[in-house]
Amino acid sequence: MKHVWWKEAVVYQIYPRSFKDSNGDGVGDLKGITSCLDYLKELGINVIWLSPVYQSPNDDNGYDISDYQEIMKEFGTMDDFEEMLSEAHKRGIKIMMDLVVNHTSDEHQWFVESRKSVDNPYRDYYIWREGKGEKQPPNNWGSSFSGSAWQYDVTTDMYYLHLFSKKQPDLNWDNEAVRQEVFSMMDWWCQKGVDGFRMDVISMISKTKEMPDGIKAEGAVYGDFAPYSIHGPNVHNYLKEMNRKVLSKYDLMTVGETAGVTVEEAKRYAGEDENELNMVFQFEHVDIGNNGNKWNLNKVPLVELKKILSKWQTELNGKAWNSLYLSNHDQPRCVSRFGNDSPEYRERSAKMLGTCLHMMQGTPYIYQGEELGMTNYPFTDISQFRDIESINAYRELVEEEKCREKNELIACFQYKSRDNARTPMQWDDSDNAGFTTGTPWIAVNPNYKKINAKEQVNNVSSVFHYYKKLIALRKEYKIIVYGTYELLLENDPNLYVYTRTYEKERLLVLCNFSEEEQAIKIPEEFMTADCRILISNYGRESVKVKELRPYETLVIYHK
Ligand code: TEU
Ligand code: CA
Repeated sequence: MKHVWWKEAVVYQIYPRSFKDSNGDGVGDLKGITSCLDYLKELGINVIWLSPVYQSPNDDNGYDISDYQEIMKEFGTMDDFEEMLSEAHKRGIKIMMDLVVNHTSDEHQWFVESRKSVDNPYRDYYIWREGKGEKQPPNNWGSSFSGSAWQYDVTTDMYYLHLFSKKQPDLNWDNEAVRQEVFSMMDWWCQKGVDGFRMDVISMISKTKEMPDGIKAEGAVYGDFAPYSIHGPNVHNYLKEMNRKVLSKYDLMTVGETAGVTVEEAKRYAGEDENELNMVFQFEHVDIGNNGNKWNLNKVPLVELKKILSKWQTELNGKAWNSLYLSNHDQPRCVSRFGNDSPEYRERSAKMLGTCLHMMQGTPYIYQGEELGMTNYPFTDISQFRDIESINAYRELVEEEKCREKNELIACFQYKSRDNARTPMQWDDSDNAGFTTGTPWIAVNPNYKKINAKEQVNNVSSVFHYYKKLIALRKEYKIIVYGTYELLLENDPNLYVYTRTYEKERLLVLCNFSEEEQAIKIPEEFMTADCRILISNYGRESVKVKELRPYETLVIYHK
């Protein structure tokens, strides 16, 4: 296995809108990020993944880009960007940009032109089709954000494809001009000195030529676009071309967001010798319990979680590289989803989850606030939401189709909505958690007086300090980065236990996912005199462990 810097890095994701507001308009911005770089340096991370900062009308908070080479006005200027980049570099922190090129905003100049006439030079930059019969879309596909995936456009009496919101028309990657525009834009950012790209829904850029109706899940109004749009016929050709023309010319870190990816597909996107991407985000562990419908209250069964994560650990070993994550801006807070966010167990379970993830093989990603054990928000009413996904789903399911009851759906949003991750970063116990001096664009979680960065930076037993230690351990022990993984006790419904092996070194990782004490028999080799505890959330000093207390975790090491 090749040893490279991006395998040894720890990434921190910033959602700029919610990170730090520098001018009191209630919206986070670039100067705000720059002012917090010392905090990230202290945490010890190496790379920032910056969610989109490009010009955008913000239909989907920046994932709808109207100019790839301008900074969103609310976030600042290109000078602010350059200052942030150089201040980050001074601290040894790299910056990975979010590259959103499956679609643009409908306000992007290309689309403004494209919709003007069928013979406009930009017409073929997007995916246009004739309707079917009387004002019927070309097929039954549903968009990821509710409604049809086709939008009728009166000027030319045709429909355009949008797998996300109708303000996010899909680009036509089969058009060579589109690919060249994207590649030269990427090159322009590389020339500026950025260190990599996280590629938004990159698994969807190639669509099949034929676009038949998709299968409708039970009770669904629309058909599934996935078989015709995910891992489409040319996706690997286009990524190889991107690699040849841009990526290979620089020393970058790349990660593809590949909805629907299987282990087999991941080996193609991120295989050691494939010359496409460094790694991908898979979704199987965060989609547990969904069965095609995200809005449910299903808990995560540990046996299934272990099975999925273990499959990725063992099957990619030596062939492709894993990314490790439990949260991001599209997921609820991981302590609320996989742990226990009650006052009694929040800290312990946050540390336990961090250990479970950070001791695996792969590159770990921390989402802002995860290092504080930030929790879901106590949403009770639709007026509190800002996310287009939740707002559209409510309109469709409660108001139009009337197939879901209001309070029942809000309860599901409270558990799973993306807005749980998007409430402002909790910096201190002053008004608005120190995020802004103005009115925040989305409400601050009322628990900020207890859960905030200032308190935790000053408290050595905090979740923050625990994460700092997890990151430092990864820097110190090659086994944590490169060791091979083996699951123990696969059918235990409460304990997640695994080993890592690297040359003569061995690690045992013990995690109790339950609020009950669990008896455990530690393998002999991890109880001998030369064994050491690397980290523990109960302050254990002896490896003579007979039971794991509620949400207890520890890591034992020997050579
Ligand atoms: O997400 C796309 C994606 O694959 C879905 O998991 C998405 O999270 C959807 O919200 C289902 O809940 C990416 C971005 O991460 C997301 O923020 C954007 O809204 C989306 O692409 C469109 O750009
Ligand atoms: Ca601001």
